Amino acid sequence: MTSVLGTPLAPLGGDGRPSFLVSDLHLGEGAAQAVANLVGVLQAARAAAARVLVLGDLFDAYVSARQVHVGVWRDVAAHFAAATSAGTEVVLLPGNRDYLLGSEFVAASGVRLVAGGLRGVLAGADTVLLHGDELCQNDLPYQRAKRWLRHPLTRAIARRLPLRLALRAAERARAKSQQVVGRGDPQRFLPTLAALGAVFATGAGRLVFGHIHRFAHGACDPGEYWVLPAFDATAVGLEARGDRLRPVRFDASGRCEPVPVPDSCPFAA
Ligand SMILES: [Mn+2]
Repeated sequence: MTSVLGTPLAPLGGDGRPSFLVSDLHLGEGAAQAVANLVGVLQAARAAAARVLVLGDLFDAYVSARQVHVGVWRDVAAHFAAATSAGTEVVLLPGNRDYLLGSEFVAASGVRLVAGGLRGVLAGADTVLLHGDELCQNDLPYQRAKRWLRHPLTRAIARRLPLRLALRAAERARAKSQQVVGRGDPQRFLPTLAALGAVFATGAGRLVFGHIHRFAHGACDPGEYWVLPAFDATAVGLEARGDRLRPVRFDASGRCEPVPVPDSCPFAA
């Protein structure tokens, strides 16, 4: 296993199989439409014999292992379980909001939970798939906090928190991070060119990530990148089939329609 920017890369596997990629669904109580659209993705995948790759932040907040037994977290696990038991492969990368997902969610859903990113051939190109927070290297307070938040001891304590306490802690953390993002230097929250360079230095020719909630596609010598938008706001993802990678919009009835290829996005120095 290789790693890039501190994120381990597991083999993507499944060469040549069609895939649907979505990211940043931010599912929570009150996200009924996004949950319905996710069910549409699972239906579309089943019809196309495709696998589903979720590039992180499936949930708005997942802290305690108890969450999988209640509410939207239980419902989403059940939707995944219906899909995976019918033969659809679902692969889940952790995001910054749901990196505490663990074995209880895997057991309830049948998904493959990957501790980091993925690398392999996707639509004919050697591709790295990341959530994308590791690319935002200028956000030093976040990168420092990430190191202790993801420490095994911190994780173990958080995952044992009573449900109500866990959700309140997640809510406070998010309110604070929104304040910081609202005030901060916008350059601080952009992926850096150096981070993209580190990904392409692995020899991969394509990078796909989410996290920044900005739908984009462009070239970054010597590779190309795709940024997935927030699924809860757009229902848009990518379809990989044969050698073709194209953006599509899903609906709750299992249909997906191509959408125009988006413009490039800025990167920080
Ligand atoms: Mn994120």
